[in-house]
Amino acid sequence: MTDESINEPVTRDADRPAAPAGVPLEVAIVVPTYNEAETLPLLVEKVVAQNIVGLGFVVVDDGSPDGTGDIADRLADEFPGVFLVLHREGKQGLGTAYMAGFQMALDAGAERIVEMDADLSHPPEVLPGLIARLDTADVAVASRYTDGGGVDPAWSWGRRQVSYWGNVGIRLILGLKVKDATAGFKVFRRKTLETIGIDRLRLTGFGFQAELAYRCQKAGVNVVEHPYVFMTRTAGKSKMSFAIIVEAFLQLTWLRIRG
Ligand SMILES: Nc1nc2c(ncn2[C@@H]2O[C@H](COP(=O)(O)OP(=O)(O)O)[C@@H](O)[C@H]2O)c(=O)[nH]1
Ligand SMILES: [Mg+2]
Repeated sequence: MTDESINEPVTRDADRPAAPAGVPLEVAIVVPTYNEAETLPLLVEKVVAQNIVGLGFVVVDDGSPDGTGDIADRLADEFPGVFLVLHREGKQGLGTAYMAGFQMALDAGAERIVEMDADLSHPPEVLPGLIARLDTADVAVASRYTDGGGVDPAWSWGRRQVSYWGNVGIRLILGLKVKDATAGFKVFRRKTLETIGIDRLRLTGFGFQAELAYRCQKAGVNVVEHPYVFMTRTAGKSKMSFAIIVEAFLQLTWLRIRG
């Protein structure tokens, strides 16, 4: 498989409605945002530069006090194809933002739905190769822990250990085969999301990514991992905290017990 394969049109069902702008939407980039005024325009610019055929965006903003929602609206006005913005009132968590964004992407007719953070931790240059992996898979996970993957070389030894062992712990709790269980950079076939059932997902915070991995494994869909190097954000602030991590571990343990 080559990166060029992404430039080939992807077949679509003849009866599916065209995307609102009349451009057939194939690849929807779903981006949750909370205070990403600096990073969102850069992300959109870099993603557009990848020349992905049938590209569109779905931004889910939770009333960011820094005005990210207005910036998203302006980007939507400038973008020639499908650029949807969902404005929600107040911070409601990453998980519910993705659930709402996935549904909008499906409703707009997208065939390949990408999860991506706004902060450029997920390098847009990886997108063409990652999306092309769906030619032979149901889910492609951009992975730090597969051959060729990694984390920012600037990370200290201690930070690498926390991240690595946190991932190992979550894999053990859920019995996951996927090596990067907390990955937030993935692409799904629309059929995969329909099979899993977006409204069945329960975890609304950091545990959401692992729950998605768990649901994919339980549904028996074909998951592949594609290497990338996770980069530290250079602007804005992370919303991650120790409390969020502890909450996720407790919720995931409960998820495994309940099934
Ligand atoms: N809409 C929405 N986006 C969120 C929320 N929490 C985090 N995000 C976004 O989710 C992405 C990942 O969050 P980030 O703080 O970078 O987490 P980290 O990469 O784990 O440090 C970023 O694009 C955030 O702006 C939330 O409650 N609502
Ligand atoms: Mg981040």
